[in-house]
Amino acid sequence: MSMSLRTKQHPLIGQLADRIERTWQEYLDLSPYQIPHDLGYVEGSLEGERLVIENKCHQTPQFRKLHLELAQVGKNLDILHCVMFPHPDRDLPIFGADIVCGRGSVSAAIVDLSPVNRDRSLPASYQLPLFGLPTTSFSQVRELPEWGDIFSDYCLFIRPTDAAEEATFLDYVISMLTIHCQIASQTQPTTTAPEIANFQAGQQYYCDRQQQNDKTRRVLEKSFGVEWADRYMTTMLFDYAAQVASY
Ligand code: 18B
Repeated sequence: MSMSLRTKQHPLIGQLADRIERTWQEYLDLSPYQIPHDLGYVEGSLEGERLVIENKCHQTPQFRKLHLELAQVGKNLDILHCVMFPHPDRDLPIFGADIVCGRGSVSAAIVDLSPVNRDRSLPASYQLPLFGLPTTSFSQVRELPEWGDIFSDYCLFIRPTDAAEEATFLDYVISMLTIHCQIASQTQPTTTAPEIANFQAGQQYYCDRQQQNDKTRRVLEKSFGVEWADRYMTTMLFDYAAQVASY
């Protein structure tokens, strides 16, 4: 399960990618997910620097798509992106993480379990384990953007300032991911149509909001153009299941 970019990126990215994959393997029953044929490995350089993207996806009985993406822009910008989309017939939040490193230091590190049901609350089964997460303290906590109303109270959005803070962030991500995988693997599907529609609408809202992240969009546009960037954001990064009947 090795990806070639990760050895060339900021060490926090390689470490997190390895630990995410190990956690998935430990707790979930992974099977292959078909990535659109031209989007597994992508390289572009229109006007800006060369952008290289590596995607890896899986599916499981609980998750429509587990997506881990590594990207490198020129020599100076490294990105890790991870999203776990549940099947819309499960009452499960969306796990998402993003790390952006510029010129050797991490500028943004974010992780969350974002609720998708109508009242935007995490399922009861998550409350106690998440409440038990060790409290963290970071010297630079960043403010969420306007579109960030999708994130929960457990969202961490920071700029780590030293190796100790990077390690604390990494541990928090893996603790949150482990809780999620453990609960998800014990969750049964819902069969009532209104509930499925509710979860589906929540996932769609999440994707609509994430697609408003202009910082992501601009990086993609500079190397691949406006149309390609839009297609990539809506089909690879933040697509939602249009239909439930296909699995
Ligand atoms: N994202 N990020 O994934 N983004 O994908 N990301 C940035 O220091 C990319 C997610 C999130 O302050 C920045 O400001 C590219 C997920 C938030 O306005 C850059 C890809 C989450 C911000 C990129 C990618 C998420 C942010 C600016 C595809 C959360 C702050 C870095 C590989 C679960 C937005 C900086 C703001 C920032 C780029 C969050 C360059 C290209 C899953 C909240």
